[in-house]
Amino acid sequence: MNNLETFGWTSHHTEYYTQSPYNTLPPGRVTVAHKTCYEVIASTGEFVCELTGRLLFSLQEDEIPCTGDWVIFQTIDDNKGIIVDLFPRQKTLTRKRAGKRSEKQVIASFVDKACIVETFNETLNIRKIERFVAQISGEGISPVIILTKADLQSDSYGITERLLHLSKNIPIFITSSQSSQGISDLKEFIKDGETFVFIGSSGVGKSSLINSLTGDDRLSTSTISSSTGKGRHTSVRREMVILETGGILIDTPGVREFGVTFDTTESESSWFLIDDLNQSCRFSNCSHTSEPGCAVLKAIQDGLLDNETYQNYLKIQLEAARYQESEHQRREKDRKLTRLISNYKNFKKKND
Ligand SMILES: Nc1nc2c(ncn2[C@@H]2O[C@H](COP(=O)(O)OP(=O)(O)OP(=O)(O)O)[C@@H](O)[C@H]2O)c(=O)[nH]1
Ligand SMILES: [Mg+2]
Ligand SMILES: [Zn+2]
Repeated sequence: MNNLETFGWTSHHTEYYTQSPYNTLPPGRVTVAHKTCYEVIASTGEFVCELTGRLLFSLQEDEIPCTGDWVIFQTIDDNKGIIVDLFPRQKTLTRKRAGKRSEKQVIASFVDKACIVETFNETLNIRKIERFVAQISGEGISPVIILTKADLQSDSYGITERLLHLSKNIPIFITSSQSSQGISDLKEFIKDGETFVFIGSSGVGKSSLINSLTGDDRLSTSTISSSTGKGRHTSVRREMVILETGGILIDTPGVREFGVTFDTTESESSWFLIDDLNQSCRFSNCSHTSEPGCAVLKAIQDGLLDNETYQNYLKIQLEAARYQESEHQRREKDRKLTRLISNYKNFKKKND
């Protein structure tokens, strides 16, 4: 029997489970989501599960199970089951689908920490890291920065200095899967029962890093050694592995774009502008654009805050606001359509 806490079960899960009508059936966590079936890990072993017809037809695209989701399932035999209930998601990492105005893609759920993985070299894109930080923290998840392939880098090109505004609040690890630099520090940082997701461009070494942490080669990695390795897309699915020393790691395929979807009214993403500044604005709901007594604007004037970081912040906020607006419109349209369909059904019933 496996201990569910090892997979990230908390008191929150107990609370939902005990009041679920299905609380006599086993709970489990989705480790891999395929097109129509789901690999689920439970206290009695691993199961390949499908959704009940009811769930299959009632769930929206972004509600169908993803890696990290908790489910309740009915076993069919020793390794097959049917998912009958889904735990309400918490701390879900999403991104805007590339090109689509208002659709989001769910990357993983019940995530404690999201690791932004980038190659440690002079082309490091700070603006891109800030964008990841905004989205991750906007979703209530803690960001972590991991800079890989340190073995290829003899000069640091002032990279850590360029990350100073982030490193005040965010843990940064410089690692190498080749020389094992930073791996044991990272392993120590990963606590038992905590869920980590690894995101970043293709070829930065996410799967290699997870293999270094687990100490085996279970995830396939690109075979051609390259310092950039852009656009290779070796990993094709989101996959969960459990560290023997404790901790749940989710590998993801590389992404080129990471569109933001967070809710600007509730977001905490502005803290990447320097947390203590943010708190000393006169108004607690300061937009940091024109308000009197804005500590952020003052910091830019005084040269304490990098103008490029600030401009990027504004750009990301605007993008998130646009996403929220188009999502609102889409929901409104959906609601209207549902109403029309129901009107039509009633009309038909009366006239049949
Ligand atoms: N020199 C060096 N090469 C590395 C290191 N980590 C990964 N690589 C190489 O970089 C390439 C890409 O590594 P992957 O682990 O497949 O990268 P990934 O981020 O998982 O890529 P996708 O799955 O496509 O998103 C492979 O050829 C690795 O051998 C490292 O620390 N040092
Ligand atoms: Mg990979
Ligand atoms: Zn302000």
